[in-house]
Amino acid sequence: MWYIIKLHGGESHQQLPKASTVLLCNSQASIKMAFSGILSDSDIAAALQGCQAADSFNYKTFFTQTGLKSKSADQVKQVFEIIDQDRSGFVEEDELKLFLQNFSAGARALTDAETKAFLAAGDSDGDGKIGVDEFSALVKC
Ligand SMILES: [Ca+2]
Ligand SMILES: [Ca+2]
Repeated sequence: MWYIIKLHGGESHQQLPKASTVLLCNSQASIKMAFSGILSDSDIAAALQGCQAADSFNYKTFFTQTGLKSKSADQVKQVFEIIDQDRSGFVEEDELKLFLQNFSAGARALTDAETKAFLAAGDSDGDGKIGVDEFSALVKC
């Protein structure tokens, strides 16, 4: 595909190749593969299936079913960085509420009760947010 560009009042013409579509395809692939190489798609699907109903989310079950519990410290840290969407270094309550949507865009938000229970379980220093060390400890517990 070629674009024809008119220069200086249309007196001369120049043709340029359209290369930008290649870059767009690459960025979409990297979003979709956020957990690739860490967690398996079928484990994620099974874990999400198990907590579809409101107030049925259990972080211990979820971390076990996704396989996250048995991952290395570095891999758990990589997952934390994905969940910390604004890269503040902490998972705040609003990010925690949308926790499941990191695993599948169509997943539900956690209920207020689930979010508060999840936060209370992880937030051992009581600052109202979950740091990477708190997250790692929660995953392994
Ligand atoms: Ca954050
Ligand atoms: Ca904390």
